[in-house]
Amino acid sequence: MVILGAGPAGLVLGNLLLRAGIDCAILERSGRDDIRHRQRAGFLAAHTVGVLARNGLDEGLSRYGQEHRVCEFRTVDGRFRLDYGRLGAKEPHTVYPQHRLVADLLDSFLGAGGRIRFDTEALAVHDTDGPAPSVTVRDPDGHPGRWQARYVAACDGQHGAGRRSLRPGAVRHNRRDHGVSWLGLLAEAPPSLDAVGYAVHPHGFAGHMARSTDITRYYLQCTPGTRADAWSDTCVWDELDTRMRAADYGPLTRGRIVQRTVVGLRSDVLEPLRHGRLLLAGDAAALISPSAAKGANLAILEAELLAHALTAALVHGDAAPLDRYSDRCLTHIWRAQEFSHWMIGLLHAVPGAEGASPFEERMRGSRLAALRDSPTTQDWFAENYVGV
Ligand code: RFL
Repeated sequence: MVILGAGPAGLVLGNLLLRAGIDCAILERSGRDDIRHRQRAGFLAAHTVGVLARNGLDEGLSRYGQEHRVCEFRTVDGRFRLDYGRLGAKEPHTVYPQHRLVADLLDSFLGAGGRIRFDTEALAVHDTDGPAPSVTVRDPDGHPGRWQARYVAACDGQHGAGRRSLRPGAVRHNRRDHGVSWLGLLAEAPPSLDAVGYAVHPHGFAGHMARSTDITRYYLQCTPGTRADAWSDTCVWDELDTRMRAADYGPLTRGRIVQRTVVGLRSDVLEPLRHGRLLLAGDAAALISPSAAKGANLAILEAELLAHALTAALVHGDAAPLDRYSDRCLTHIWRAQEFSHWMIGLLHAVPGAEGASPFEERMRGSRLAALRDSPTTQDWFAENYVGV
């Protein structure tokens, strides 16, 4: 079994396959240090925590993860809080930075005897319709190589070799550019509020999410095409203060901004996710906008489903779960896409040629009011917000 990519999807899959006694190797384009320090997601759903706990992969998470159960909306009409850990399915998030989870998963994989080739880029996957698919690679010295396996799992993200190797016509891309960009910031600063903060402001959306006791992620909606370094640190903090209404609700604790990324909010769901002996999981299968923090959670859910299906096929000779893999994942993926899309509409005035229309602004105000006032809407929100 060959797995492309050592992100959350590839490493969870690799760990679960090793536990089932299935030999596998991971091919990873980046270096060991790079993947251990790539800061991205942080909010893990209860289901994700369950997958990791059931498989003994939660040592760091259970020791250092912080439970999070409240979000706060700040709007022109004031602010309100939702204790989503007590609503809907009554589940909290666990905040644990993705790069620490990746480091834990890597240590566990290597500790269990897993093989991983760093600095090895998969170039293409071949012969996926036959019994022995293969992967051509560029090794750390730049030399070509080839790996053969019974199955190949493409967990190599949205620009990986898995997606590139699909025959045009054999796959449908369901794409949507949501027309919104975020400037994603990581600040060496403690969280400024004890909740996830979503600010809806005439200047655009701003978000606040704790990552640890001394690191906070902030987001600022920006014009698509904005360069990550377009605003100075002072401008960033001033704009965060304005949109988060620091004058009314308390100051933000400032700190050095250590990472800036411009993220275009886009979706791209592939159908189907199985192509003979090539199986897609994680961002390779479906790209989702970060508006509802679903990407890493879906990646881990799909990795678990794929590990079960491959175990059934390779250990028990039962191919049926593998046949169902794509449909099962897509059910979860579309539900997450729908909720993320709803969140985008809640948090942003999506600009048309002449800006957001007054009609759309009224609709958004009404949606926020329902979330503030209606227990049924709050339960629905909580179930979808934490669920995958
Ligand atoms: P990854 O993590 O991108 O890992 C793919 C791995 O494959 C390697 N690779 C290759 N290896 C070999 N050959 C090739 N040709 C290769 N091409 C690529 C890469 O080096 C990499 O190591 O995909 P995976 O495993 O599917 O995991 C997906 C998640 O990383 C992603 O969905 C999340 O980070 C999205 N996301 C969030 N998700 C959440 O659930 N909660 C959050 O709070 C959250 N916040 C975020 C996010 C994504 C962000 N980005 C990417 C802009 C915040 C941000 C800023």
